[in-house]
Amino acid sequence: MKKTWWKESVVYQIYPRSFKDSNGDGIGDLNGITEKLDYLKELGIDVIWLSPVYESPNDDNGYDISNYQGIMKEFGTMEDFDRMLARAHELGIRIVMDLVVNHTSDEHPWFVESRKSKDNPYRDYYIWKEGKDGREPNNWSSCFGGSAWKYDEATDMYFLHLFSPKQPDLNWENERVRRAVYEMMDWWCQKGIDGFRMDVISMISKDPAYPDGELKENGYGDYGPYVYNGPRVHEYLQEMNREVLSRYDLLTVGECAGVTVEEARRYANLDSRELNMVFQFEHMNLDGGETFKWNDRKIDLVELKQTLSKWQTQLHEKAWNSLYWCNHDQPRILSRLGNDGDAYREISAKMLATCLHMMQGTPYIYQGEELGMTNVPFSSLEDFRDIESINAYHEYVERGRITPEDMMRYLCCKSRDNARTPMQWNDEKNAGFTEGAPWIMVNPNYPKINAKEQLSRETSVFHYYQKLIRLRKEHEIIVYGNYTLLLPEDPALYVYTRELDGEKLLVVCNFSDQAKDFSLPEGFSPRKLTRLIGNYDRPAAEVRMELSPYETIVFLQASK
Ligand code: TEU
Ligand code: CA
Repeated sequence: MKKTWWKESVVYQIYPRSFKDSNGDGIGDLNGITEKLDYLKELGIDVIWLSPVYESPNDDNGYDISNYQGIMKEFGTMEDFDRMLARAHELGIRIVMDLVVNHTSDEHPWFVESRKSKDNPYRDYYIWKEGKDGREPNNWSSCFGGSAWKYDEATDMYFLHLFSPKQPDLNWENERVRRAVYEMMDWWCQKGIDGFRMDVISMISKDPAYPDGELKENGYGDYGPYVYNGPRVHEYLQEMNREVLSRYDLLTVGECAGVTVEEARRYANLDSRELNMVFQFEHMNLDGGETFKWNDRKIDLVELKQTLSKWQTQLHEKAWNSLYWCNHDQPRILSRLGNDGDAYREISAKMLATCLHMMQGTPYIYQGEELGMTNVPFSSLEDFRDIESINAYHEYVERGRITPEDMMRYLCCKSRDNARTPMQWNDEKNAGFTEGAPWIMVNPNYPKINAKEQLSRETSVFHYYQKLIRLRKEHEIIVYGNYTLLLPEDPALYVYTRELDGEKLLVVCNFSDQAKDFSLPEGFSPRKLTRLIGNYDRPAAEVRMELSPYETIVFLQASK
């Protein structure tokens, strides 16, 4: 397989609003990030993915952009950005920008023009349709609740918004839209940025017939089949690749809601005609249900293994995987799949990290994951800031579909705000995030869980992540080796091997809070094994081992 830097990198995601506030207004900012670059250097990551920092009215925290070439005032200035980029580059850290071009803000000048009249030059930048019998053009629901169409009086027509009504969808059928997007991307590349994470890029091409979708329990239709991986999406990405991506040395990752393995082999093919890799959602959706993600179900380990293994083996030598447990849209993995109680918090955080980081693909760490940050004990709706959470509460509770008590519990399990509380830097006021009043509450566990404490202790989760990152640099097998799942039906153990040029890696993870027996699989012998990393003191391998709760170990077996 061809070796490239983005296959060998570890990416760290920063959600700027919650990372570090440098001026006391309670909102994280670019100068705050610059202050903390040394911290990231120490962790050892290669690339930062920066969630959006562009001008935005913040209906969806920056995922609603009103100027792609300007910096959001709360976050600083373009000079601050340039300084951050230069300092990152000095440290050998690359910066990947969030590219949100499925939609803009309704306050973007293109939309302001577009809604003025039917013959405005920007009219076709967006998706406008006539109503049907005095109703919306079709039954699609928006991702954040309600109809995906909004009526606009000025021209007596509806525009499409798959997310909030303040996020109108761009019309990618319009060549002028595509040109404008490519020019904007090129401008950032000229500035020296190192890649793009492309927001819901699998949704940019819609079925031109706009048919009604299958009715869901909320009374709206499912747009999925007519939007995900739509008819022209690969054509658009190949064009984008020719016009922009192929001219620079970039990391590109498409956030691909609704992507299947077959589609991913096209988006992220090793022939590099489109993107380097995609974010798939299958493993994150395993605890979903009839009321979307709003429940308190646990992910079943057997299903998780099946899903992740499918991606590992079916992309092998065809396309490239991304690896993630966390991002700004997901609750904290430690609370979701691990154990956030005192006894096993750090142990299970290390186990989850090992399970992910020993797989094939480019790993992504979300801010605070490396500290073992947990979900947040929100106690009332007023604690939430996220548009998705707040809308969902109203939608499900007011329809009488979910009781207020249950819905609060589900929000605590699943709300995106679990990931968005401030980064916990130290045990001082507001976890050292801000001198002022933070825009969202700080997790009250910060006196215990914070970067300062983690850095001071050799056995911490932070130092464990540091070691995982170092191992990836020292052993090609971790990057390029093939993957085989063992014990697929075991409900507690996740065991897999990697193999490259006769060398073998054995990765053992106990996902349960019980001790478990484990025998070395065929082809491995204790004498030949070196222990690369683990979360308990276990000096040597044995043919039979009793694994402790949440134990993980990685063994390397040399080729001869
Ligand atoms: O997320 C796309 C997406 O699919 C999410 O809406 C996801 O379904 C949801 O968060 C799960 O609960 C991207 C961004 O990552 C997200 O923050 C934005 O809100 C969204 O696009 C719109 O830009
Ligand atoms: Ca600030």
